[in-house]
Amino acid sequence: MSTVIRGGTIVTADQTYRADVYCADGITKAIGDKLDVPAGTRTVDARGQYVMPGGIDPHTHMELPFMGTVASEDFLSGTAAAAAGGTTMIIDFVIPNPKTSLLEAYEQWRGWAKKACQDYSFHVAITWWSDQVSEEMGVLVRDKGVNSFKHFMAYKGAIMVSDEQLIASFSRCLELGAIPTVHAENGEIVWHLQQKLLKMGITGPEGHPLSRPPEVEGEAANRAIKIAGIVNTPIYIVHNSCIQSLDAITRARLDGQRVYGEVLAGHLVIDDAVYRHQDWTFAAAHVMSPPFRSREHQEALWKGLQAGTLQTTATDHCCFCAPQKAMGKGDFTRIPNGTGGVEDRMAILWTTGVNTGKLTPNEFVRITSSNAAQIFNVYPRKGSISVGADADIVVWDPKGTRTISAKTHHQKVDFNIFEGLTCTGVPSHTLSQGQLLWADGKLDVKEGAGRYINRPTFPVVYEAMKKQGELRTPKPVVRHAAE
Ligand code: URQ
Ligand code: ZN
Ligand code: ZN
Repeated sequence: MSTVIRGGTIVTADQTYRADVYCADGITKAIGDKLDVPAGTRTVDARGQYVMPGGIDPHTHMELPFMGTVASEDFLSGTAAAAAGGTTMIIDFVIPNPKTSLLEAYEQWRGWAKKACQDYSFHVAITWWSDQVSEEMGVLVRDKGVNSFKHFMAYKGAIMVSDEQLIASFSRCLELGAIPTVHAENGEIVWHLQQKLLKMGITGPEGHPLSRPPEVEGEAANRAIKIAGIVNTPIYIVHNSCIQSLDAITRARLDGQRVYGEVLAGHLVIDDAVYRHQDWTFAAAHVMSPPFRSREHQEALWKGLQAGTLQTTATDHCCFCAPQKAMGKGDFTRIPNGTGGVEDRMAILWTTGVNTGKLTPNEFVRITSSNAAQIFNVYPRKGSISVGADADIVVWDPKGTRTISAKTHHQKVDFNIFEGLTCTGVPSHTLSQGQLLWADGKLDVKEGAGRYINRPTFPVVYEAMKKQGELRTPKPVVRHAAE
């Protein structure tokens, strides 16, 4: 079935212009004024609306086994909810248990993701180190389309890696031309504070943010950035939540280092008062890491987005229902960490970013789609409206409204961190591979229609960095006679 989107204003990362878009065979075939299209082509009326690249969420965890349970959102329901919110691609995570094969874990996640209704890709986490891990990273890059490897500096005793392992893995990333990404929190300090708080009798969700203050995140972000600088590889810091990690990125970027920063929609609009709510379930529903912070951090994160210090937005969509969160009753360190948002990110950012004048529509496209596509090397196939690109398109109604609620959202979770927020600016139509998945307030998805998207490595960037690395490599010391 071919589709023509008529009467809209195309908004890309760098252009805004009036034109129709014709899609067929899963790709954008033509862009122009009053396009002639074959008989039988479906028409989407986009008058008064924007036609933008579908959102890319570079950070989700569908059906993640974590902290003794499994995230409630699966790859079909999660990608359907994403489409309802205007997102047309997710990058999820393969997270092998330590001492297990990365390749086996990769195949396991590929199996789970087969049910997805829109395109997806995977970062692969390095949760231990050995020659086998190094070897398997090579296979993942060469044969499986992986160009990014995740490192958790938190979650001691589970998936946390040491500095030694960071250095080994970052060095391997440089060899392979893959980008390392990090969850930056100092897991040793978190552990120390968790034990201290429990001993003080602080066992409720209010203990969670107290055990991971912003300094803990800033220290780890700075450490990861310094290691990447010495190894001379780019680095991508996920879910920056605070001034301290933002400062670390700002300093490094001003120093010419290739550092990318991500921020979650939740961290931009929700503050730490949620943990002091009298209702245990409400507070526990917000337990995620890094935690929601006090107000001054949100303001700083917005400035980071506006300044270009932070390039992407995501959701870290990792959902646990109330009975799962209740596993941490009496001990907040056992509350499964994670919150949702894959359906809400785009409308939240339009409402709080574009409608307030913080972001232009073009900047909105950059931070919700094009930058992630470029950083993870799938641009312009993804993240653009261009002939030959995948027809992943959202028709955006800037006047449409939606009040977010767990009662009406399409996410498979019984809580919504944005509950009650009314957004102005919503997707009226979402197309994935040219198929309408969302139209007139209804989903029409096909299980298994989603494809795994290969992401090639970054030869150009790495050639330049290797040269820079050679320049930085310490030269042999020439000894001289005493003066
Ligand atoms: O740390 C992550 O990104 C995963 C385990 C989701 N949970 C979370 O609290 N952010
Ligand atoms: Zn994380
Ligand atoms: Zn995550």
